[in-house]
Amino acid sequence: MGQWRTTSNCGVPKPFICIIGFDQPVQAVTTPKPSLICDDHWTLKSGRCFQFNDTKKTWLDARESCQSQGGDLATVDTNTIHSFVIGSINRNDNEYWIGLNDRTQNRKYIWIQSGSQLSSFNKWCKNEPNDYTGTESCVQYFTTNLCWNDRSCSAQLKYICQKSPRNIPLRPPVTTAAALISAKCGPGWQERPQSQYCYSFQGDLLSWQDARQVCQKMGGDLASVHDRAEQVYIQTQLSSSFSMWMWLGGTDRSREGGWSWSDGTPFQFLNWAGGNITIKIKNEK
Ligand SMILES: [Ca+2]
Ligand SMILES: [Ca+2]
Repeated sequence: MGQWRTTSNCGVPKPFICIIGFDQPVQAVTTPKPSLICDDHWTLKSGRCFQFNDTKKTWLDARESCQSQGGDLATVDTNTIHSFVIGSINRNDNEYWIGLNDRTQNRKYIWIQSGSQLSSFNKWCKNEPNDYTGTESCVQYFTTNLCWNDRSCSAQLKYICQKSPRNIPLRPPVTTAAALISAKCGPGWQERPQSQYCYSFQGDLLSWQDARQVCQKMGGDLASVHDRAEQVYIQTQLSSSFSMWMWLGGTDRSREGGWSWSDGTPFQFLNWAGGNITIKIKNEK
């Protein structure tokens, strides 16, 4: 947070800084929900992490591979997840194992991760499952139709793993202990008389839009920075755990390259990384 940087991707979750002016109506500090996060090479969807594996394996070996990473073969039990799957797999070579099978009892299909029986939601291909030659007990996404087919479990296919996301625990506001309660702005805010503002440092990772909403719910807005002293003040409040990029209220959403602060204060002090104030930057919706 030494300098500012622009980004075209306002959806990337980052910690953020809220401010509120002195003597404004203050509402209780609301704590945002903990963020869900997936490990590298896993994708978050519907509160689950998915991984598409292109190494072909038998259903059991595929399952073992998922399990060795703390997951299991994927459960596809909603249209949202089905759409996500077919949007994620390669249409030219899209035979992927999922966690559905009738290995225990023929025609009784079970999702392996939960052990629950297949509900009325299904994506069977036409005339499937057909238990061809009486040896098909595992289920795959099938060729061009992107629907389900029962298949011999010993076939070697790509596979989709699933596991639970991690919760990023809420970090306490990073503040000096003495400043935790501000008489001017209430608990959770640090007051800075020089600028007549209070500041709140939020460790939760949110998109710019969501971060701004949290600040607004608290009665303020995303932080604006108006002079070198304020910039230095903010930097000194951030412990080393906030070494990553944080959201400020700067935006050029209303006019490309026309930077403004979301709280409406003048955009006068500049602190761009590289010191170049004429950088052409895209900051899209
Ligand atoms: Ca069968
Ligand atoms: Ca079949």
